[in-house]
Amino acid sequence: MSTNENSLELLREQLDATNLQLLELLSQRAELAGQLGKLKEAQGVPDFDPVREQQMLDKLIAANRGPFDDATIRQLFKNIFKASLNYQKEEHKKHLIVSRKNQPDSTIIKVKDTLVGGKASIMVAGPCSVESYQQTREVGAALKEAGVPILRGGAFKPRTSPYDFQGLGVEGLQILKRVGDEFGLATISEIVDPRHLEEAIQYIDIIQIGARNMHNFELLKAAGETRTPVLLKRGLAATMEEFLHAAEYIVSRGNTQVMLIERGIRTYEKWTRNTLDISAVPILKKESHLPVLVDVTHSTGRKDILAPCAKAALAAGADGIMVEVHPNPAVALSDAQQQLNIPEFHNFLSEVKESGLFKA
Ligand SMILES: [Mn+2]
Repeated sequence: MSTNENSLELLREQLDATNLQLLELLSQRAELAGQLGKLKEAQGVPDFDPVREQQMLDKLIAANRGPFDDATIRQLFKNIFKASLNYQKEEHKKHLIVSRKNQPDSTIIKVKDTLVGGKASIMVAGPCSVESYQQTREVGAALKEAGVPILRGGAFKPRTSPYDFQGLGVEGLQILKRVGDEFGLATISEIVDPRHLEEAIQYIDIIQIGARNMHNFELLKAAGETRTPVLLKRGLAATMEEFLHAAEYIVSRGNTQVMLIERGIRTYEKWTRNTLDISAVPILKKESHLPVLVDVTHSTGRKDILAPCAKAALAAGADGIMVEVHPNPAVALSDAQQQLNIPEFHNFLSEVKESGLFKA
């Protein structure tokens, strides 16, 4: 071997050793940043502190003796800071109770005799609003006949306009209970005010928190204090991270029985009422152990595409589907355009079931 080759080999070995030293130092740095992140989390201080980052960079530039120029050193260390920050964020995610990193096994919620989030797919159906006992009973009978175990119906309606029908309130919940008891169905209804929760859970089996209230933190906390299962709708402009944090508000108060439901997000598209974010389904299933449902009615707002969207949701891994059904949609007091009538509901259900995607 020539002298040249010998020195080349030696320098390579030194570089390898230096790489390992750098790696060791980077790992040490990440661990320190992780400890710092935990302290900051406990104090409720954000991870990223631009002033502190600037101070660290200034010190490094002042100490830079070359051969790298200041701009290169700045860029290299900015990348190191960013990697540490990402590591801190990952650690935070691990800490969320709703995170699958925290609980690898899927949460299964038992409502009456029905399991949500288990092996079988679940269907939730019912009118947009509870309008009368007769109307709700007709839907309840249809669900019973179709073997659909959960009846939904709005009693407190958060409507876009204050002049639209606002719902029957507690009377609507009582009607749901009566029909639920009559047909052995579990019931679900939206609650909009923390003051109504205590009374509401005497009548309903699942508390729904609607899209417009996903960021109503006092309501989330109050629902977290109950031990009644909660169906949490994704806000119409909520990121998945915000959605999971909203769920965390509930479970962190001790109520671990939370189901997530994608109901469409607001985009520029006008041919659907909202845009069904199908990618939310596998992502939420991956990030969280909570059951994930898809509301095909409010996400699309049109009856002609409910079945394909339900099939897409199930194919993407959804644990269940929610759909609105009304005995006479034309005269419905809310969402008249998009509710299925009872024969249409039976057709919808058979089409979904025939696809083989709805697991029995
Ligand atoms: Mn509706």
